[in-house]
Amino acid sequence: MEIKQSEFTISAVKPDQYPIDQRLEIAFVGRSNVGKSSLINTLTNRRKLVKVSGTPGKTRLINFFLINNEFYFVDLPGYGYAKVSKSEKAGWGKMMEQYLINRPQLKKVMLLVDSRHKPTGDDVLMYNWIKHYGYGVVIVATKKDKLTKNELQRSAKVIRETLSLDKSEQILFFSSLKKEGKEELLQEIFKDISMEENLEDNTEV
Ligand SMILES: Nc1nc2c(ncn2[C@@H]2O[C@H](COP(=O)(O)OP(=O)(O)OP(=O)(O)O)[C@@H](O)[C@H]2O)c(=O)[nH]1
Ligand SMILES: [Mg+2]
Repeated sequence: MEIKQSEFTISAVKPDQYPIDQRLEIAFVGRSNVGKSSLINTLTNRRKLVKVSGTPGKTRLINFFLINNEFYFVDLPGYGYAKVSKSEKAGWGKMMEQYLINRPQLKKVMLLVDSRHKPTGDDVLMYNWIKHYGYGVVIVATKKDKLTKNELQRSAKVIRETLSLDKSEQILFFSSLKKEGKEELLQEIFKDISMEENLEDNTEV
């Protein structure tokens, strides 16, 4: 799958703001600062499609990007950022829940974890949440450029153990900085997804 076209569609807080055209969706989720927005820019070969920042908590809304005019990448707001108020945390939870609970066009969730660190309690919760709602999940370990070969092996083991992955579940290491892991990730994203399912109702607007 080659990404030829990508454009920002909408930032949403609540369901009535989501796109209504029934195109399939692939969502990206993970801790704040893990590299979700950078990864979307890398996959789409765009430097500034999505805003990236060294300050955690950059993405606060659900952002939809139309890809090849065929499906959406959905950049979800990060969790685990210490400097947010209780009410913001509650708002985040509600926003995520509303999206994840009932989104039939959501086909896969990419769960990003930082390859340098053991997945956090929030990562484990998110992983279980995604599985609970019955979505396919792909584990992406980000910032691989920061690790040596040995450290990568160790990291894979720690991630596997912490999330209790079964043997069939892969971990894809990725670097936006070096643009590594891109082809493998695109392949994994589109494996078992048929775009034919798409566009059934999309004449109705
Ligand atoms: N070394 C390295 N740094 C990266 C990589 N990907 C992202 N970063 C850096 O990590 C920081 C956060 O990146 P973002 O892409 O904004 O992270 P995010 O997950 O979208 O963060 P929120 O929007 O806060 O949830 C930025 O300073 C990026 O430059 C990578 O592959 N390698
Ligand atoms: Mg972001």
